[in-house]
Amino acid sequence: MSIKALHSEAPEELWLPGNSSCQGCGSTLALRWVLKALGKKTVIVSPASCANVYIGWWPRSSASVSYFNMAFAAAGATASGIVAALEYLNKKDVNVVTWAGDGGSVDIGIQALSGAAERGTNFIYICYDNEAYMNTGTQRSGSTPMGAWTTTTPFGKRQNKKNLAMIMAAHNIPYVATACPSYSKDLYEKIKKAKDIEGTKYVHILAPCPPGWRFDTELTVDMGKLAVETGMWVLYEVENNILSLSPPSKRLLDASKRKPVGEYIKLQGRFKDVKDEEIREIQRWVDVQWEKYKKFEEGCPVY
Ligand SMILES: Cc1ncc(C[n+]2csc(CCOP(=O)(O)OP(=O)(O)O)c2C)c(N)n1
Ligand code: SF4
Ligand SMILES: [Mg+2]
Repeated sequence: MSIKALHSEAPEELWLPGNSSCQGCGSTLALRWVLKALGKKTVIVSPASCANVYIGWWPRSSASVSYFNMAFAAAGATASGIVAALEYLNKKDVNVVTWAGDGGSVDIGIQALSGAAERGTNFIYICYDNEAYMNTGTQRSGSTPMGAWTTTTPFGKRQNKKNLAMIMAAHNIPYVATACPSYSKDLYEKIKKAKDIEGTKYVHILAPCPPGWRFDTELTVDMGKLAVETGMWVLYEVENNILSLSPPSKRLLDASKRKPVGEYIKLQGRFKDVKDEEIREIQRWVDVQWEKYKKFEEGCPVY
C-alpha cells in the first residue's frame, strides 16, 4: 500500500500540527501513524519524557485523544489502573496505550511494565526509542548503542543496547513487534493488529532524533531506513513465541544485502569519535545478532 493509500484508509489526523517537538522528530512522526491506527477512542499514558512536552497541556494539547502525563516509573501501573477502571465500567471499546521513551521503558519503567505484562493487562505498551534521555539533554540509557556520545558517556558508550523487545517476548505475552516510522505502513499495520489482540501487547519503535543523534533534520526518514538496511535495527513480530521478520528486514537474512554499519554511523555526530576498530566491533555484534534472527526465522522459539 502506498503512503497515499494509507492516508485515504486513515484520513483522520489525531496528531495535530503546531506541536512543540523539534523539527524532524522521529517520535512524533511515529505517533501520527500510531494514532491513525488506533482511532479516537484511545487513552494515552505517557511518563516523563519528550512526549510530555510535545503532547502539551490541555486544552491546547497536540493529541486529540485523552492522555495522562505520568511520573517516570509509573506508566505500566497507571495504564493497569485505567484498564481496571474501564473494565469495571464495562467499556470495551477504548484502547489503553502507553507511549513511553526508552529511559522510561528500558530503565526506570521496566518493573511496572513487567508487572503489567505478567498480569496480562489488556493494553498496548509502546516504547519510542530515541536511544537516550533526550528531554533532559541526552544522557545515556540502557538503549543507547555502543560507541554513542551522550553527556554521561563523553568517550562513547561501552555497552551494547539492551533488547527490551526480546525481554518482553520472554514474558509470554501474545504480541511483540518492532517498528520504525521510516516504514509507516509496517508501523501502522502492526498497531492495527495489536489493537485487536486481547492481553498485553508490546511494540518497540526506533525513533531517530536529530538533536540527540546529531544529524540534519531532513534526514530523519533516511536515518531510520539506514538503521534497518544496515541491520542495526531489525523489524519483526513475535506471536506465540515464534518470530517472523518483517519484509524490509527479511531480505537482509542474506548478509551480502546488508549495508555496512559505517554507512549509518558516519552520518551521525554522536558517533564522531568512534574509531574504525570500534566500527568493526559494532559490525561483528550486528552480525552475531543476525545469526540468532536466522535461527528464529527457521522456527526456533524465541525463549
Ligand atoms: C524520577 C525522575 N527522575 C528524573 C526525571 C527527569 N526526567 C524527565 S524526562 C527524562 C528523560 C526521559 O528519557 P526517555 O524516557 O528516554 O524519553 P525522552 O526524553 O528521550 O523522550 C528525565 C530524566 C523525572 N521526571 N523523574
Ligand atoms: S529531542 Fe528528539 S525525541 Fe525529543 S522532541 Fe526533539 S527530536 Fe523529538
Ligand atoms: Mg529517550
